[in-house]
Amino acid sequence: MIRILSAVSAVIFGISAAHAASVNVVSYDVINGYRGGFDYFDDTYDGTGDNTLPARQLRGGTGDLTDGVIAQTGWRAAESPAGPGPYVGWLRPFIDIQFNFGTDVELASMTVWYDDSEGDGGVDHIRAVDVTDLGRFLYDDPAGSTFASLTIDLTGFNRSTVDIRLWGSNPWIFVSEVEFESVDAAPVPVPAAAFLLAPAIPLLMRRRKKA
Ligand SMILES: [Ca+2]
Ligand SMILES: [Ca+2]
Ligand SMILES: [Ca+2]
Repeated sequence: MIRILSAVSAVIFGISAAHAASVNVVSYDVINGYRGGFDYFDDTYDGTGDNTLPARQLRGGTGDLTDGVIAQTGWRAAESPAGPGPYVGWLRPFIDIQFNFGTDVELASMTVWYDDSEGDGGVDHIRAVDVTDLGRFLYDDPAGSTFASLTIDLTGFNRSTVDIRLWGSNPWIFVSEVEFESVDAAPVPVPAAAFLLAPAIPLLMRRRKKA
C-alpha cells in the first residue's frame, strides 16, 4: 500500500515539478531609445531619468521592455502610427541592460523579442548577446524580415540581477520585450490531478490484497 501511494504521489508531484514560471522583473536599467524618423523611446518607463529625451540614462523602473507587449510587426509598421510605439530603438553598435528581480531566482531562460527588418532604415537582427558571467551567444540572420526572438538557456544561473549586452548588425537595434523564465523547483500538488487519481487508490489497494 505504501508503495502504491508513493507511486501515485510521484505522479501527482511529477506533473508540477517541470513547470517553468515567468519571472517578475522588478526594475531594469538602460539608456533611453533614440530619435530617428520617429521617437523610439521607452515610453512607459516609470523609474528615474527623462524618457522623453534620447539616450538618457534610465534607472530603477520598468517600461516597454517588460510590459508584456511584443511588437507583431517590424519597426516601420509598429512605430509609424501617432503616439508611443512598442519598440525601444537605439542607434548604437550595442546596448547594455541590467535586469533586477529583487531576490535570487533559479533562472531557466531569457527570451529577447526584437526587430529583424533586414536593414530597412538601418534596423537589423541581433547578432550577439553577452550575458555577464555566462558568455557570448552568436546568432545568424533569421529567415524573413519582421519581428523575431532569440532564447538563451540560463539553466543553473541563480541570480537576483542579470546583465546583458545586445549587439546589433546594422546601426539600429530595436527591442520590444525581454522575458525571463525560472525553474519552479518547489513541487506543488496539482489539485485537479489528485482529484482524478483519488478514486483509483482503493481499487489499486483491493487488487493488491487479492494477489
Ligand atoms: Ca514590450
Ligand atoms: Ca517605445
Ligand atoms: Ca532576416
